[in-house]
Amino acid sequence: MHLPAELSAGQFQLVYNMLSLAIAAMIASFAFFVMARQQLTAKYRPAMVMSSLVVLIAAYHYWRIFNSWDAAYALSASGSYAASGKPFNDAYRYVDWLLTVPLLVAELVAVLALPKGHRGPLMAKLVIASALMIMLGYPGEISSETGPRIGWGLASTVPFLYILWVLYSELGKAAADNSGETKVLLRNTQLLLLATWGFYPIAYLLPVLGISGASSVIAVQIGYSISDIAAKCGYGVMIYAIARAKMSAEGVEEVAS
Ligand SMILES: *C/C=C(C)/C=C/C=C(C)/C=C/C1=C(C)CCCC1(C)C
Repeated sequence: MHLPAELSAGQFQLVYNMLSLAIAAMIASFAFFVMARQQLTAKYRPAMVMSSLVVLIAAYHYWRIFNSWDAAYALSASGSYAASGKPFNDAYRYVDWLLTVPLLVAELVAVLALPKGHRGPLMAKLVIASALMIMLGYPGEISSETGPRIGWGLASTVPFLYILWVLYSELGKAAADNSGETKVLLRNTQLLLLATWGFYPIAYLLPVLGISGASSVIAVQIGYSISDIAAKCGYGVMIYAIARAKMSAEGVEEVAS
């Protein structure tokens, strides 16, 4: 995306601080998921390992995005920030998604504990759809024209809707098969999935919704950062809660460490 030549100090710092918050959230979640894994029985541990990997990968990429943002602008004598000429690298975000989205999908499939014959083919379809969704979105993301942004965005929405539909209905089936706390948590995860994943295409569309120039670059960065914290950290905590609730339902309260 085309970077504005100048930002006010407030605009520059809003993105700077948001990216910094995302790094902190990812690192803290990593520590939490590593420790939380020990509170789970063997069956649920792979889901926690995947949660840890997701936030570790994201912490690394946010650190790179943060440095790239910092290098793309320099404080000028007037107190505003001027583009330094170094490009702001948006590819880190897409590479991050290419790695973390399949892991998030796998995390959910793992905690649902589906029958073996069903799990493999489901995972394969979802991983392919995730890769397609992200690869089709990228050319639109880096375009500053409306046409390509909408065109690639629509193409990316096809696999996106497929993934949402499959995950939503698998969660629904699992909720119907469970009772009590597990059922409630599975229902809430359905909502969390729609609320967090649904936010990405909205953030992507902001530049074509009449928000122009500097504001659109800022809105996209803030939007994606908030979505990532909710979809990676929040989702991981939810998966942990589901695993704990399922353990209680199975009569296991504590895990001997
Ligand atoms: C941790 C990162 C996550 C969960 C990323 C999710 C990303 C999406 C759901 C992106 C979706 C997009 C569309 C549906 C259309 C426009 C292009 C994208 C890639 C922003």
